[in-house]
Amino acid sequence: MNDPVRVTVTGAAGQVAYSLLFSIASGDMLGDDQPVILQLLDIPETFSVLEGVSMELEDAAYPLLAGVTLHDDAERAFAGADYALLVGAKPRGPGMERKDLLEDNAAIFVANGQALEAVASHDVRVVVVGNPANTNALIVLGNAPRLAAHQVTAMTRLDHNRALAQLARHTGEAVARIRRLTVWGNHSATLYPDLSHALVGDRAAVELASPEWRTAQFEPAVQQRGAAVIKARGKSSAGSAAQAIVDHMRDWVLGTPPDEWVSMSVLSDGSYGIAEGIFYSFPCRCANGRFEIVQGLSIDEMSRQRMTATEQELLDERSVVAHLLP
Ligand code: NAX
Repeated sequence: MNDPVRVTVTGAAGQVAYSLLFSIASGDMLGDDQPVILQLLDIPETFSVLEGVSMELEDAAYPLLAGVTLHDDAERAFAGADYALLVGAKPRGPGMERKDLLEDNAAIFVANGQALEAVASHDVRVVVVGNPANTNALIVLGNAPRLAAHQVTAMTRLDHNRALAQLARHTGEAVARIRRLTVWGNHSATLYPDLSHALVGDRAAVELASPEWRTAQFEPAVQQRGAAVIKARGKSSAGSAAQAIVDHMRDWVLGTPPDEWVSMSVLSDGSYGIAEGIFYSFPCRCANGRFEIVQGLSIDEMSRQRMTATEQELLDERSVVAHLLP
């Protein structure tokens, strides 16, 4: 058994966290030989909820759960954190523009970045989930100069998993037989789920999925899936989002399967001609706790147009929060 690691989760009284925390404590995220201490952060108004969640974690008697601490102060919550899962954010209110959400939530991620800078473990790994996740990740990194770019990511794994599920359903194949699918760009309705290099078993996905299906059904279904879940359930995705966080972190820390890649939003280094200095979802392989962007994939004209549109949205978002960046 390893020594316990510290996992900070923000927004810990919220609905995504309510699924996420139990998965982490059971070992799904970091493996069944890795004890965890959960350091939970939320705002003071939710403290009683946080206490209830903590009671339930205790009652589940997880062998790997080495402790739970509750916080409404970021510097205490991030103290010594080895992993930081930034879920806490304000939801989009009625009549609120995306730009308003961006500005409102930006302040939260400035504070998260500063606290990570001040007190987290030197090799902390961060995933930003709270929306707008990609641009919030940029704010975190900009406010934590001690952190290297390879320590901060944003989550597009839910979009990746949704794309896998849509293709599995369309082809009648098991999800486990699908590989090398990519979600490019922003976690938003402009994201581009790309089947150009995907394999279903040994066959190219493009042989099984017509261009018409891809553009008229597959792409909008993945892009609008979050809205469809809200319409059906009356609440945004929570269980599937928690699973995606676990998948994202597990693959990052423990490695992606051989001959496979996953979609992660990471700081662009100019790969595939995407502007540097934005968090963009790329195909990534992970090994030894590090990710790298898969290189050398061919990009056709249709893909390029979509990749550029989602890139432009991220550049626009960056300009809205430019005053919060170094
Ligand atoms: P909830 O509203 O249920 O929970 C959010 C929690 O964050 C609340 O408990 C709130 O009190 C807390 N919070 C607010 N300000 C905080 C602060 N300064 N410090 C710490 N906690 C704070 O939302 P939930 O459904 O759990 O979603 C959380 C976030 O994830 C939202 O921003 C949502 O948009 C985003 N999502 C992102 C996804 C992705 O794929 N990147 C998918 C899931 C999710 O929709």
